[in-house]
Amino acid sequence: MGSVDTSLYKHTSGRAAKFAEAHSGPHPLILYGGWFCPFVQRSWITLHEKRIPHQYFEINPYHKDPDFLELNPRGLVPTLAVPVDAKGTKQKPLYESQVICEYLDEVFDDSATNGPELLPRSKEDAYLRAKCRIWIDHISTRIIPAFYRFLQHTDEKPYSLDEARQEFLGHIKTFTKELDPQGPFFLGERFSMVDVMLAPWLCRMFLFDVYKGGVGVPEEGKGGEDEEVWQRWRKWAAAVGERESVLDTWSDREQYVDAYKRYAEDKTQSQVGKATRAGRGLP
Ligand SMILES: N[C@@H](CCC(=O)N[C@@H](CS)C(=O)NCC(=O)O)C(=O)O
Repeated sequence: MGSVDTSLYKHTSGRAAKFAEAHSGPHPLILYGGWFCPFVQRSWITLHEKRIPHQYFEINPYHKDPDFLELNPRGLVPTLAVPVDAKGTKQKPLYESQVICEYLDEVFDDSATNGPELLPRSKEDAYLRAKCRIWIDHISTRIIPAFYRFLQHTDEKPYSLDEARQEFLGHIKTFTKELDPQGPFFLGERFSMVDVMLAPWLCRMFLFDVYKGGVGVPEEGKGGEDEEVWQRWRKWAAAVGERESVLDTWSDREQYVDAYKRYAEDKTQSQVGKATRAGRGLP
């Protein structure tokens, strides 16, 4: 059945199209993704960062194809098909972006091939790992839901656009105060899982300029008593926004403008959109 969601443009474009094309050949490790999806981009960035051989398979998750539902009964992308054995002829599924990213980070752990770990792994790093998890939780349970409440604001909502904006900015500020003081990343010079978890929504923040009169992050020198916090945010945002893995998993901007109109008008029937509308936690 056709809907505002199933009518999405079908393909990646720009740098994401090149990255997808480079990973279009058959491989026993398959990422089922949608170019528009920020949760997919988390997994994609992880595959890129760790130089993991894989096949990227573009699907539209709103179609709920039976074969796809068999892999992931939740009917969501990203879904990862993991080879059962060394022959790689049979796969078992994994889903939930954070679970997928942590799995990939753990399995592909040869530093010579895969580079450094994204989530600190050693026993000595237990505290740091736990701290990363707190801020990943803050991203997933506070920043991201507030992002959609802001983007899906319409005049019918019981809250004002500015209240939605301030809620979103408040969660960003709380996060920013926890960043390593020098940076540029959450853990300092080292890019980590915390950065991966938020990067896709950073990429999509320009949508507030297009649809909601601006995101509201003050310009350089105009942050008042919070100027130092905003300065630190701008440094994080610039470094993450320029990261190769982030750029290589990003399609042309116009595609996102088009795809997110259904959120800006609060017409999407996606699970994320419906949960936001109903005031429930995200799927
Ligand atoms: N909690 C899931 C959320 C994934 C998600 O919501 N994906 C969206 C696309 S961005 C989807 O597949 N939506 C299909 C639907 O809403 O029916 C994750 O972290 O992977």
